[in-house]
Amino acid sequence: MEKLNKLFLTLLAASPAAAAQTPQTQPNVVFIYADDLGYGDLSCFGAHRISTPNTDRIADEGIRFTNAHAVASTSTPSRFSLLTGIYAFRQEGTGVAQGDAASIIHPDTYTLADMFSQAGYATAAIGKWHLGLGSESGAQDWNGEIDITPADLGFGTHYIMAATADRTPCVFIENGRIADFDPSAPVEVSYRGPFEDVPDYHRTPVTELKLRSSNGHDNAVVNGIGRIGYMKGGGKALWKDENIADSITAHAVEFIREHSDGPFFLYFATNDVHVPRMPHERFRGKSPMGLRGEAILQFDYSVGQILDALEQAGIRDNTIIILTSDNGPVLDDGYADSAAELVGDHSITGGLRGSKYSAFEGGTRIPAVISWPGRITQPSVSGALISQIDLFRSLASIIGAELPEGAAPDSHDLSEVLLGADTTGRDWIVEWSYTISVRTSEWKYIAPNDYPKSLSWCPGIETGTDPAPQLYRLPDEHTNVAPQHPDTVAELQKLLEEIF
Ligand code: NG6
Ligand code: CA
Repeated sequence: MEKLNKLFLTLLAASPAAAAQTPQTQPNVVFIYADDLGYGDLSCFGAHRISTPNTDRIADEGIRFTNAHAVASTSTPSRFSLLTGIYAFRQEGTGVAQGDAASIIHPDTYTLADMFSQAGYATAAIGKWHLGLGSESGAQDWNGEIDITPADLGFGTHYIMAATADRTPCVFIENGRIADFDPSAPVEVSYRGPFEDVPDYHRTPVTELKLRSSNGHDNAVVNGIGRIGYMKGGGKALWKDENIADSITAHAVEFIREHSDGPFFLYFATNDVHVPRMPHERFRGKSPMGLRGEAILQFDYSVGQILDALEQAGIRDNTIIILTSDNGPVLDDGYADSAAELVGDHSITGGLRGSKYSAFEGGTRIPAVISWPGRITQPSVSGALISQIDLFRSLASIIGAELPEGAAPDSHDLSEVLLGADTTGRDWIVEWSYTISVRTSEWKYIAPNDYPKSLSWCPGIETGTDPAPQLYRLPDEHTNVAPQHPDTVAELQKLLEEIF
């Protein structure tokens, strides 16, 4: 029934306008989604202690956005909102997903990938998924075919990590099945307890560990690294963390080559720079910031491979590249990888308060760049207020796709902003962390909430929550001026009530 509903919506939306577009004129879209990359982490955003020349190439020939925001300060809700155009707080269970979570996006939800495929695009999801798989949590058929995958959400092809590199299962899923499946080592996954016959982190000799945990990450040990969740088996299908970037990048490049006749939509979600940071050996020693810096270099290398593939295929001019991050950055995220010790004077958030997990700007303000050499010919920097929730309707507008009734209800068309014609952007955007916030160009209102102000399992992280209403006159996020501006507080509270 769910499938029928979606088919019906799709038929309804097959507008003459979309059908009239010929594959040759529609731009390809490559969406590069970094993980936990901060506002201060790229040289095109002012970083001096690291150089990211490939990402800078995109910024240099396109638009660099200095006031762009992820929808949430963690991965799953940000990705959910991006792909559905629905605020994650509207649906239960959109918090950080475990590796055996069921599909968080219902197959009858009209997704960004549905929009592209309906418009005649080839579509692919490659890299980190983290939106659940299958119809029932903990009941996936890991050794057979998984019943709900990105294939049911508009993606023609996928090569993904089910959740994060720090969560089991540590295998890639390719078109519904474990990639390089090893029949001699069937996979079992548990988030309830260890497998008797498989040594977990506490039963593994320290000499066999490549990386020690600083918090959690003490269940299964795969490739000498402790993970969240237990697993058994996998054999030759198990990933080697050092090769994750190369392997997803190779799949992305292959997809580009195979679809160079276009149009295509590539959702390329990197594992970098999420923990465990274990980049390929060739990046070792290349950054004074250690593993976290090397993971940024590896991310930039992947970006370069994508750019080269587009150039070699002769399709760079007619390809829109959007590069951004799913949430703010963090130093110690549960592994003793010396990120905090080696960061030096590099500010991962570019000086913003808070970080990943935070309602402050550091949690959600992220780097964002767009290029489309055939259309955006004047490089610029835009201070327009934008949110990733708006990419859905903006991209629909750019490719001339009509959306079915009810699709992407929270997304606004900001195509003029993305293409540089409008530099104002949204009047307000909404953000989600442990509480809800609304941000305008001048103010940030953080709704009161009893959640702890810091995370016990992530030292020094400010959640930004407070039992009292908080109002900041940006860019200052240190002086709560709610008592002095009751009218503004009331106005922003009313706005949030209307949105809820
Ligand atoms: C936390 C993990 C962290 C990371 C995060 C999700 C611990 C101590 N911390 O629970 O390492 O995996 O979840 O990050 O386990 S996200 O970017 O995918 O949202
Ligand atoms: Ca993330």
